[in-house]
Amino acid sequence: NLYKTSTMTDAHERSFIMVKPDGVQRGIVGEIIKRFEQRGFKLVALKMVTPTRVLLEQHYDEHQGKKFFEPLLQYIGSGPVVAMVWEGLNVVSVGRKMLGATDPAKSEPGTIRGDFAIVTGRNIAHGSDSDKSAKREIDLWFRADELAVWTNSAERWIYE
Ligand code: IDP
Repeated sequence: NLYKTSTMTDAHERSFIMVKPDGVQRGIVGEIIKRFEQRGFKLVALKMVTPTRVLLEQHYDEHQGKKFFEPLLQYIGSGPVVAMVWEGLNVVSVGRKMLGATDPAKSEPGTIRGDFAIVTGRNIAHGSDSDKSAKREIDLWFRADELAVWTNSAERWIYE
């Protein structure tokens, strides 16, 4: 296939992106989806769920024992979140850039947190921080049959 050259081969990286309850309450779900779509990433899975404590303990396992762990679980478990899987070249690192710094005060304007949030404890959205976390988080939040198999017809205009 003429179009599936250089960059296409790496274009199947995936990241777990989640709109947190504050993003849902503040009506920023569409805005966040829009930014990932506009960038050229491919939506592979999406669902609205109120996460259980057990799920969140696993998701935030690395933070167990920290001062903000309980408040964090209360916050993320307080209402529905929108859990998503996005696919594309470097989607993990580019997704983190699009989100901005963990502390919105340090996020550049133009990033999701830099445009819509003020404090770390209400920072709107989550994105996997490495390929390894992405795999772990996608496995945690989704069953295999919840991941859509489809070809984006625009991909030959997104990749060279
Ligand atoms: P990340 O979400 O940017 O990867 P992490 O350090 O993994 O950042 O922290 C996970 C989440 O925990 C943050 O997004 C934020 O919601 C929350 N969090 C982290 N540090 C603090 C804190 O000092 N106070 C309140 N919440 C925090």
